[in-house]
Amino acid sequence: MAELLEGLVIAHLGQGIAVEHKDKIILCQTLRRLETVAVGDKVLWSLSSPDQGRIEKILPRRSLLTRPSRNGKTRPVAANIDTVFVVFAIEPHCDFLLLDQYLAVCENLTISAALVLNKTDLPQSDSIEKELLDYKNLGYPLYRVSAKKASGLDELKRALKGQVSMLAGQSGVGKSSLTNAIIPDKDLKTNTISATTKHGRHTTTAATLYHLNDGGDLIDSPGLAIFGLAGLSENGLAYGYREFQSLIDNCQFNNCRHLHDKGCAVRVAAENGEISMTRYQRFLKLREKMPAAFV
Ligand SMILES: Nc1nc2c(ncn2[C@@H]2O[C@H](COP(=O)(O)OP(=O)(O)OP(=O)(O)O)[C@@H](O)[C@H]2O)c(=O)[nH]1
Ligand SMILES: [Mg+2]
Ligand SMILES: [Zn+2]
Repeated sequence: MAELLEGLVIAHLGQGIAVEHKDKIILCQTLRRLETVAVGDKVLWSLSSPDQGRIEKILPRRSLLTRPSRNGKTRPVAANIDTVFVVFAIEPHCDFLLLDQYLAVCENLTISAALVLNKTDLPQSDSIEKELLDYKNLGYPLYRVSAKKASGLDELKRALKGQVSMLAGQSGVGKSSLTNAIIPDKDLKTNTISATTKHGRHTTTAATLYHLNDGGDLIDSPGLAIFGLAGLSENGLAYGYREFQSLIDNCQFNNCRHLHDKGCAVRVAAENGEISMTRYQRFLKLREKMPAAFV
């Protein structure tokens, strides 16, 4: 059997998987489990031809983000992530429902989460500031940046240092622009992936992992890879609202849905202003949107 080598999955391409091994990038195939390999995975692979490899084994993961796919199943988005940086911006618009969704998923997977408000060079809005106060009170770090003006980037870079991070967020908020601003030789690497795999274009539809100059990795993900509520149960969603956690045990019934249920401590706390009413209302909205299979 061919020698097994360790590698890091840096991109999922249509034709295979780009695996980095000692500064080289090899296009790899997998026999059966192509769709289960994720960016950020550490793998064992072997050479199957002079310039191509085959992934033999996925090494144990410390975390795995998934998104919904067909038939109520899930597909991996990225593996071994320490922190998700949820990027949002006044343009196209601030989608706090989506933001809560990302935060709830991270909370359940014990992946850290932070917020990145991009496009601060554009005129900002007071109503957004009001919402942001809620997240600050919950302990979520907030970075205010502009990829365009390269402002706030030093603080963000310090936060990214020494860990594996992913930029998530809806299409058009500036994840790739931020990645470009943070990683000066990003295009070089993208071109290397394309050259190595001989397939011309490296599409922006795939999540890609980049090494940071100061140590640590950054994954730029496409807005399309919204991981939804994949795999979250109704209880998981409630737990994902971290301000609910200490209240849930005080609900009168242990199967409380935190809706109109009698003696619901979460609803009472929202009504009394002890927790944010807008976050509570978004929880109700997400709960409604939940696929029946997960309820
Ligand atoms: N004014 C302003 N525009 C920005 C800033 N950052 C990015 N943009 C613009 O926003 C648009 C989208 O930027 P992208 O970096 O492609 O957004 P993305 O989040 O990677 O989008 P997807 O890859 O589709 O998920 C582009 O036209 C950028 O020029 C910023 O800080 N300020
Ligand atoms: Mg992008
Ligand atoms: Zn309740």
